[in-house]
Amino acid sequence: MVVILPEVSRTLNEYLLVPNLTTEECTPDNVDLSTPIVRHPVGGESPLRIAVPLVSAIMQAVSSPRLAIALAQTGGLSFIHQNQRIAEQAESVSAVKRHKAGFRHSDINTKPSATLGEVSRLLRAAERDIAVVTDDGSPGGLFVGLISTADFHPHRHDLNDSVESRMRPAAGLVTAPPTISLSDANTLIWDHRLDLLPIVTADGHLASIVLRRDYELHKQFRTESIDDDKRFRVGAGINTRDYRERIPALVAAGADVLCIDSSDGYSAWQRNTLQYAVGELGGVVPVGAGNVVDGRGFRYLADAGAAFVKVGIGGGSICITRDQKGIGRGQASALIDVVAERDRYAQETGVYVPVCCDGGLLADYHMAIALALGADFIMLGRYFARFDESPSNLVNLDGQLFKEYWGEGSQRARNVARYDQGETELQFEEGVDGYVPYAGSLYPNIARTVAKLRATMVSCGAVTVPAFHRDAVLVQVSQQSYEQNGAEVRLRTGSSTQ
Ligand code: RVP
Repeated sequence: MVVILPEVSRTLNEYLLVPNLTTEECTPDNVDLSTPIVRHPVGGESPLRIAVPLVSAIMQAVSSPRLAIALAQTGGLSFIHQNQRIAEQAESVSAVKRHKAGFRHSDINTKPSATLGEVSRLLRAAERDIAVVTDDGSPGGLFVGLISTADFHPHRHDLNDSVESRMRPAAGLVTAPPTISLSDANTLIWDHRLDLLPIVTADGHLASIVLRRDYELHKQFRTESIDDDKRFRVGAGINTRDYRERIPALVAAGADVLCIDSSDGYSAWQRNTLQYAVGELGGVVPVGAGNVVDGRGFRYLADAGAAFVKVGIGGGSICITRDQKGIGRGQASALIDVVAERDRYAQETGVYVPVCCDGGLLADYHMAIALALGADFIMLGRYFARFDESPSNLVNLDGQLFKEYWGEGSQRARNVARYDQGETELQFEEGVDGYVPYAGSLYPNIARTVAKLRATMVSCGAVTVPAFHRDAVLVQVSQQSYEQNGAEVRLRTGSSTQ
């Protein structure tokens, strides 16, 4: 007989937090947002934790190496998308791992014969002030100099002149060998007032660079997601089709964690994939699974060895699965059900399997609601797609700036492995192709979001995520309250409603 669940399907938007007592110790500075990513014994340490409970969606328009580095620098984690050839995805993972915290793979390079016009365009597009000059313009070429926006001016210099004519040649520059420690490199940067310190091998090749800006970011965030070798942590998506080839390649590239990327994770295909990773490969890398929307799905994947379980079907901002297939569940209802099962599972087995809330978070405060409802960490697509660091194009539509953002179920993405419709082509779309308002760089946005999360937790009397899970008091919002909240106030320019 058909089962009709007794409760209505509710979204995160239908809840608000009721403040608890805020004690003297409960200050924004004391709030610890760190959270486990992978399964671990109850009461024990998770082998993988992040300081900021935000991860980027496994999507073409979101998780590129550039975004992964920026997010790891600020304490979160990215999952490089799997809708690309295995070698390409593995190369993206390697590109992130090459960025030893503080020591960057040089990504803005030019050669002496390039024109000032070319380097000017390069710097403008990358929003940087300085480029490294190597003999062949490659990141590992012979180091020949530096050129910055202070070295030439479009009104004073002919943009057809060569870089060589205006660059600062290597002979007069402070450089350091690859054996230098990060702290000594930073001392050189401050002693010599450098913006960029080139790290150069004994035979004169560029090895990496150290930026003053990264030092400042480190001081601001102090929470990079790094591994034991001080390389940035990065995750990657996999699918239930080519996992036997993809997983080993991603492991070899250095991926710290993987996640099966599917709109519907309650399937034997996911169990088989997990069995391969946990059984045949002996769990060399943790593999999360999903997405599910109820306790049954959670238990099935947890039993199969999932490192974490991702929750959410149909709630993504670009998702039309509910309209196309009639499948899904309000994100709050799904989370409440899954979190209850996670806690039962932990009690019964002594194993805590973290829960990730994925998709449909429209406002920053929805992140706090998701954490309060018991999510361990949160996956976001639209949020990250808006930033400079996401890989999609910036476009000007009628004078307003937008970034392109498209669903993995759209024809543009053609992610057949995620939306398995039994064919090699999508027969119908489950996602749309659109634009999201451009929001600038990730760094200040994350800082603001984290400040809001801390402030919310302070109001709720919680200084850790587990305490927030335990103590949060939520209330459902009536239609009447929405209407009252929506009273129209004309905003002064510069004000924000987010
Ligand atoms: P959002 O943050 O609301 O943009 O949602 C992102 C999530 O939406 C992804 O992590 C994924 O689970 C889901 N998604 C991605 N593509 C599509 C689609 O085309 N339907 N949905």
